[in-house]
Amino acid sequence: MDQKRALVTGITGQDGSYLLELLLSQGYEVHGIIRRSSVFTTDRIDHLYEDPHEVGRKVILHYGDLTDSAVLRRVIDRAQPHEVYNLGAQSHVKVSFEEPEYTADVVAMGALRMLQAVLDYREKSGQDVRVYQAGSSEMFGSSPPPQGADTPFHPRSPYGVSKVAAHWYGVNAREAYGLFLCNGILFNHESPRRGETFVTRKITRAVGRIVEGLQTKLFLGNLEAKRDWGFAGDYVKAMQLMLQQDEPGDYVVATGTCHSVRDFVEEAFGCVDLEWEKYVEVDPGYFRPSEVHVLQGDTTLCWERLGWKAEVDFPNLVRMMVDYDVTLARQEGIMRTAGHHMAVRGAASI
Ligand code: NAP
Ligand code: F7E
Repeated sequence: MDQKRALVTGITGQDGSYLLELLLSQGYEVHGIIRRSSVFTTDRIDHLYEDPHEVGRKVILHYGDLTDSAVLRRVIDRAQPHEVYNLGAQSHVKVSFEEPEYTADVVAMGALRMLQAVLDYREKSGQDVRVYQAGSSEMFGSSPPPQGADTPFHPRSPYGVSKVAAHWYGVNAREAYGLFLCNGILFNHESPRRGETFVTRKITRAVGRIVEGLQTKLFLGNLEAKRDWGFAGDYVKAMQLMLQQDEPGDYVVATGTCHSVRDFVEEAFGCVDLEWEKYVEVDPGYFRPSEVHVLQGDTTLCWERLGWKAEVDFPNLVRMMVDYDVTLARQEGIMRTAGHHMAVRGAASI
């Protein structure tokens, strides 16, 4: 095969941007699906943008949406991918309680639409296509830790339920039609590119702004929840490795360690020598109707079969995010002094 082609949904998201960098570094031609929006949503991949007039470009973006099967089929026909990475999702757990139907449409039905489009394309073209489906530790929900490939699913949110449906649609396509499909069951992974309403980034963004005198309080929800937090840049390597194996399979991707939200807060404020208790307040508005209390992944299979393990540990992840957000807040301070304002995103209660 001379030119490997990949199609990535969710390419403008945190993982999509790291995956795009990885695939380009390995010589792929990468097609991405982006959604039309009234503001630009390509910040995370702007550094990789290629002018559409450029001959032989390696990054090709198509408008589309996981709720629109006709477009998915058209984009697959145009991209002729060897590998499809389905990362697109309404990925916020708390939002999924507020928009359960939409979440199901994108996360569960979206995955099914993509699978149907891939199967039809495979039949029509005779070309083999390998599919990565972005699964989540949220599927384990209340199953006790450590959670591994054999742990039963017990999701605790509309998002988790929708990811379970997507997981089984994938397994069924593998069993029924012999599709090379891998479910990556990824535990929380973060980075300076993490959306600002997820707890880690909300914390490190606040730390930066507090240091720069732009914010005085940080309101959080449940400080006792425990998560297995890794670095997104590490995790996309596992996704790509899954599709290079001889056989398809499902893998848990995690660090194997876990920390509470309180630990994250302590570590992040500690990076800038601040006492977090002076700034953090609990606002029950951020509690979820049903919480996932402890997630800690069992990564045995990932190590044995893929030779993959997380490289960035918890203190280094927190440090990386705090350093980035202190710099960002400094820039925000400079802009403010000059009379411009940077947006701090996020609606109440999210
Ligand atoms: P993210 O930053 O929220 O990115 C989500 C991506 O999906 C964005 O590109 C978004 O586009 C796109 N998207 C949303 N709705 C869509 C729709 N209707 N049609 C097409 N695209 C749509 O998420 P992430 O952290 O990169 O996560 C990537 C995937 O892994 C998601 O499926 C997520 O559920 C899953 N996951 C994430 C984690 C984690 O800890 N990060 C863990 C396990 C699983 P816009 O930019 O236009 O909004
Ligand atoms: O919450 C608690 C909250 O929103 C983590 C998504 O990428 O990972 C992510 O889902 C914990 C929860 O991530 C606030 O209650 C406290 O226990 O950062 P989060 P998540 O819900 O774990 C999984 C694996 C995915 O698949 C998802 O796509 O932190 N928490 N206070 C808070 N959470 C938020 N967002 N905001 C707070 O103020």
